Amino acid sequence: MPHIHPKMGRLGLLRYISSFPTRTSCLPQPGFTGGPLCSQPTVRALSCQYRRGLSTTAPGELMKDLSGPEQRRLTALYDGLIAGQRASLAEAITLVETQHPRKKELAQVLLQRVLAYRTEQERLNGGRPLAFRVGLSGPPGAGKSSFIEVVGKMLTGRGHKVSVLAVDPSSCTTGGSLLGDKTRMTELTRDMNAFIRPSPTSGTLGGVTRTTNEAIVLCEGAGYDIVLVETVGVGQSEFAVADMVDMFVLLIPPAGGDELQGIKRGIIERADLVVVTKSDGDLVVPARRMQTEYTSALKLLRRQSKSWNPKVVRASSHSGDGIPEVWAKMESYRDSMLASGELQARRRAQQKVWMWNLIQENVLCYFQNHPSVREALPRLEEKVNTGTISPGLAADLLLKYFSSSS
Ligand SMILES: Nc1nc2c(ncn2[C@@H]2O[C@H](COP(=O)(O)OP(=O)(O)O)[C@@H](O)[C@H]2O)c(=O)[nH]1
Ligand SMILES: [Mg+2]
Repeated sequence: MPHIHPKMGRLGLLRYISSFPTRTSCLPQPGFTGGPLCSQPTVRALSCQYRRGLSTTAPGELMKDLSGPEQRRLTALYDGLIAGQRASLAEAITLVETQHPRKKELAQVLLQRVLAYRTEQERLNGGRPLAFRVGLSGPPGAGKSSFIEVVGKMLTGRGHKVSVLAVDPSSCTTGGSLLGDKTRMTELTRDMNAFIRPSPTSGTLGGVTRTTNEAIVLCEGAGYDIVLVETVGVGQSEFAVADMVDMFVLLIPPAGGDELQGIKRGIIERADLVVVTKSDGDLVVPARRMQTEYTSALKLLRRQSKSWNPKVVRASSHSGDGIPEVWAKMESYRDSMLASGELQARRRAQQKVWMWNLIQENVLCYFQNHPSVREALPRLEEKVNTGTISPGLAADLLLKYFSSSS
């Protein structure tokens, strides 16, 4: 175990933070992070540099490297969080969402302490995860938020602590919100056993999903035993969410045509459960039809798990019909997956995907910020644009400049 010198500066702290072996969860498909990665070049470039030179250390050691006020702030935040105080949880999530370089480092110190605490709690729990993480996706207007409100209320009524996190791809670019955030969760918002957190309104999707992963850990540390992650079926965000949860649920409204155009085949394959929403009044008949159609469609898809067959159910958040049954299905999924060990295996696999996505993001960022690459990039991009050279040749040249001077 390397020794940390108390006088070690900011760079040293970053090195140690970057040296932690554990990360929370994961991100989606390879290539997902290939979007506009370096929207905050300074911060990103910094973390790119400092993520090199890895070694290992114990989380507690890190506190020594903080200034007195920083130590006091983090200790207060950690204690409040572990005690389940919502204000501390909210502040901790704000900290992991920050772009401020020093605060980012503090966030990582806090996160490591919470991770260590959670790992210990899991050990005491016989190795079983402390919380059940459920992702909910579906087209805008499918009824996700209404569903979460009703299910959330039911669960807090049964003694659970429920947190709701959102991943909203529209918020990254426009600051707007496809999910409508809290608007449909008025009762749950007021519930003392629920914690609702809208999506951060800035950053890349990669950044947002990363902070969501970290927010999940913080929620679990604060004693929330059910974590619901809402996202909308736009772009890659639903794949990102599918890769950070124990169970992925797709919600579809009982309507055909345009509304369902956006549902990708790939995401149906990822669904552990499909819920046909709004199964009430005149919509019961089309909802039944959808249920039949999706049941047949799912049979044609490759099975993801040996202990669970994806199912299609109907529910109405307005009448409450089918809601307890949907939750019973979710619990039965969790029980089967835990009993077979698949849930634990899925989490382990997610950790790895998450690590590789971070590597991919940081390596690409490092590459893009490399002086030789930055110098040659506009010229080569222009040549590719005008067809003067092939994309393959341009890529080869850039990689050559990068490797010869790094
Ligand atoms: N009839 C009916 N309408 C619903 C139900 N759930 C949601 N809605 C309506 O569908 C619209 C979109 O709901 P919302 O929960 O915001 O969808 P989201 O965009 O998927 O989060 C709203 O006008 C809701 O009132 C339901 O169970 N039955
Ligand atoms: Mg919504």
